[in-house]
Amino acid sequence: MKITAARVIVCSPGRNFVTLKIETDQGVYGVGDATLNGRELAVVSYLEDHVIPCLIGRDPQQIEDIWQYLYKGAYWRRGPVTMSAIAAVDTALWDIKAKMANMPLYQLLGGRSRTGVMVYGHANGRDTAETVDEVLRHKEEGYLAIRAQSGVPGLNKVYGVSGTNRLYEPADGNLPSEHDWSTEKYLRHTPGLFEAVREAVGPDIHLLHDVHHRLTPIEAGQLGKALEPMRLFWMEDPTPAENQDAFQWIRHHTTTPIAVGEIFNSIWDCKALIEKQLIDYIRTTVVHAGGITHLRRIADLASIYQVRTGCHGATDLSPVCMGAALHFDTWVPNFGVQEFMPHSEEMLSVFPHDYRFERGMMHCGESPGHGVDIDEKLAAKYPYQRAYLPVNRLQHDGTLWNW
Ligand code: GCO
Ligand code: MG
Repeated sequence: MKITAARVIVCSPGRNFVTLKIETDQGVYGVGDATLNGRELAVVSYLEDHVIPCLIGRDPQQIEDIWQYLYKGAYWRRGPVTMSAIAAVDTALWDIKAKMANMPLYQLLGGRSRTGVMVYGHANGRDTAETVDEVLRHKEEGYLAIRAQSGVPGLNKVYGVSGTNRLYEPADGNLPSEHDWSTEKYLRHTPGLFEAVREAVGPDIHLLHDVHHRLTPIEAGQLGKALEPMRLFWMEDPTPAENQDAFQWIRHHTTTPIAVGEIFNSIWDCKALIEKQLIDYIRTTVVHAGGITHLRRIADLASIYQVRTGCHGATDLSPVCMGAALHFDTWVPNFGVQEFMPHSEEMLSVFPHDYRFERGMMHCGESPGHGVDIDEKLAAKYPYQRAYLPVNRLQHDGTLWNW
């Protein structure tokens, strides 16, 4: 069997997506997500200029060998651009293999470990009252796990909260927009927010919160401790994670569970966090962490330290990534939760898919492969539009902070 062609499709049905389609001499093709929010075209070039020429003529069944070839063969290892490109190839190849086997991908990975995939939805409000309403609305829709984010009094814009409409899309500017930040205001506001949310939603719903890398380790320890009575499922990205050892300071001060890893792209980014049991959930996902092949390796390492998976699932991960992630989640023994930020109807129309949401759970389909395709004709109607994620500056003096 041979790879005969590979094509990168860039489209923007409301936001940018980069998709790789690999074709074979047997008429079977596979699809992979290569979207790297705000840096999309770097991955397009990596694929078109450097990866695709090496793929033509190879046997698509040799997924592991092709993964090693692209990883080791580049000499320059890791990094989000490289790993997203490798992920797209890997996802497309797993899609092809599962189609050839006439099996849904999860069967090829080892079969079903659970009846469905618990997902968490996003409850975002401009203030506490609006956030509480949104949490209750999600509970009503059947969600078992809900992430709560709220505006902070005195700050103009906060991560996770949209200005007017309810759909939140972070990549909002033709150039990066600027948000302001005050750790003091945020730390004053957040424990009260979760008191109100827990009080309103009752004891049974899992509550989550994303700090989005904004605190120092000791501040994160303070917040985690203050949130303990509200029993969060997790506190996400409390501090930037380049220095993995920094997390021991958070661990020393709080038992609030910690989730990290949406911006990680390899096992090396989380090795110390996992081995030292400094986190409880690992958030790496298919598209940014080298595809199914590498994600599986991370999950296996995590499993022996009782760290569970909690794959990133924001809208900048395309439906192709979501489809593949749901098959992975259906199989992976140490599953925790899957993030679910619904794509718009327009986005979904470009990516025919067989996964579905039902009362707080997602279900991958039973069709062969990962179950997601791209409608290339429709995609062509939505050309690329440059978009950036925002930056964050300290409110009192404009120092550039972590967004
Ligand atoms: C999340 C994430 C996202 C990211 C976005 C960046 O937990 O869902 O933090 O909202 O900010 O994916 O591209
Ligand atoms: Mg996050």
